[in-house]
Amino acid sequence: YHRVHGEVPGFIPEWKQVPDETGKPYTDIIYEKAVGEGIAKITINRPERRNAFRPHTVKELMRAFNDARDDTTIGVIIFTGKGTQAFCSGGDQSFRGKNGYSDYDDFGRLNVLDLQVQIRRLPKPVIAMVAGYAVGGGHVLHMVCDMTIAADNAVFGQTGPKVGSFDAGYGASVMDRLIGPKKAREMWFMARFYTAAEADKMGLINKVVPLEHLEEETIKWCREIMRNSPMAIRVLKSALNAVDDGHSGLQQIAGDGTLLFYGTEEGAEGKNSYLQHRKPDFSKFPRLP
Ligand code: S0N
Repeated sequence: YHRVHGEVPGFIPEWKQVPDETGKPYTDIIYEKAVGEGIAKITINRPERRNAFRPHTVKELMRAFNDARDDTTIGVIIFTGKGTQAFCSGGDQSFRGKNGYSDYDDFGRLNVLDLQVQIRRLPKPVIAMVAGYAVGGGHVLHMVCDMTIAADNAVFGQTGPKVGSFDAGYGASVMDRLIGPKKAREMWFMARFYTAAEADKMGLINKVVPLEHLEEETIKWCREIMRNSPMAIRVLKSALNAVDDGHSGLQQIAGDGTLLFYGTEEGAEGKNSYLQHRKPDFSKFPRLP
């Protein structure tokens, strides 16, 4: 009973590390799945840089998120940083060139923007588990997650105006939605840092817990989500993002509608009639009010 309902205080699942699709270990991240729980955990593993990301880190993150999306046993994804000092300190400034960030390529890119879109569109909840700093592009990453559980040592803030950068995409618009236009301007224009308690009060995060209970609390939230209908959660995530994401938000929720329709007798009649070289008979299906 307790295993299923997750009500044993302090119970942390058994994590199994997942290699990349070629069977090799990831270098910049750790990707794990909780055995028998439907929970995946993706960890930025560059603690010596306060988990700053370089283009390669982002590429690995995208591959892991993609795997978690495709794995039908996974229902919720935890996104975190290695250690207790940082969730993520944003783009690794030592890889920043004239036209973006570059590591193995000799041209710059801002591929973290693609990762942000991927998290928004992923039809499963993504929970940011934040200990320490979530700043710069790392702050935007927690904001695009569906929920954020923070340790009491967490620090939130944007640094762009101090280091000569800005995120004028989701970094601005999602923040405006979360904390309102006045606070969003304060956060961006002043580039101040905020404690977990302040962030909680601002509506930037969902819950603050003592550092030593961070994973336990996050797992509790994951288990609570796992008890609920995956389709209901899928459609709700699309719906909650739809207005802000414009046409792509509409496309996501419309895709959910099509997905559900394919499972109906009415949808199947269209396909079957085509394959059976006959006219479809939709007469038996009600014209619902
Ligand atoms: C996080 C901070 C506050 C932690 O301070 P603390 O605990 O005192 O540690 P430090 O001694 O400062 O750091 C430990 C080591 O880690 C290195 N390091 C930390 N952060 C970074 C980083 N972001 N890049 C590279 N190195 C980092 C330190 O250098 C130190 O190493 P050693 O010991 O070798 O000196 C503090 O570290 C801090 O303020 N960090 C910088 C935060 C920051 O400004 N981040 C970048 C902000 N910008 C973005 O994230 C842009 C993101 C992006 O990709 C983007 C997206 C959309 C549109 C535009 C952009 C864009 O690029 O502009």
